[in-house]
Amino acid sequence: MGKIKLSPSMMCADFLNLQRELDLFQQNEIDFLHIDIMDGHYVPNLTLGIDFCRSMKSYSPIPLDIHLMVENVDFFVERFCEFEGSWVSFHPETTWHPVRTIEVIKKRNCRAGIAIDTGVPIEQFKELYPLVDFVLIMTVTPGFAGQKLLPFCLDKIKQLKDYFNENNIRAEIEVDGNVSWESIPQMVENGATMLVNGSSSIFDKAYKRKEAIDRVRKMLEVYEKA
Ligand code: S6P
Ligand code: MG
Repeated sequence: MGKIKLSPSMMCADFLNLQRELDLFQQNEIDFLHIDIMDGHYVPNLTLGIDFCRSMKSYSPIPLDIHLMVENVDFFVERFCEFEGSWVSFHPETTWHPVRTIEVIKKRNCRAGIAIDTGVPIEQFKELYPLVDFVLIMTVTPGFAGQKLLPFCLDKIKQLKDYFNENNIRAEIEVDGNVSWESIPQMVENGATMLVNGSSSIFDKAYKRKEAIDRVRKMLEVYEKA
């Protein structure tokens, strides 16, 4: 197995010290910055927006991993493809024509992903898997950091991985929601290749940031060497 990619969830970052966070991430070869975009309709919360993305890009070379949790994705999607090389995911049930939305993202030289909500079976959007670069599996209900894992979602990671193997699909599997010290091993064993690290790991208040990053990396070594 190759290197597991880490994508710290920036809604959990210390907003009073963002430069410090970004410097540390760069020094520690963090792969992505996970940016949750919420509209207060698809999910009952508001978080980060386009200006936050611009600030990140103006300072850090780390690619953005933009997770759109918005009701009318086709209204928003192009403006979040402003930064070439970003990874942009959306929930396919938020558009009438998800294939077109995928094409829009790719045309703007970004990587396209679809996000599978907790209650959505992996079969529901299987026609889209060959078209995307990554599939994001939610393991908590979208909207908030710091929620409990929904254990049945661990099995969905495995189902997705098996489906990819059977159909020779090479998309990355990103897991988002309570990626914790307890759940990381199972998530990776089941097939996760990208992890969204929020308050349950890299931003766990029980650790200094660098210690938490090192702890995640150490946990992953055994799988990466296998
Ligand atoms: C949730 C959002 C996630 C959270 C992440 C936080 O709607 O999509 O990306 O930011 O789950 O991590 P944690 O460890 O607090 O669950
Ligand atoms: Mg997210």
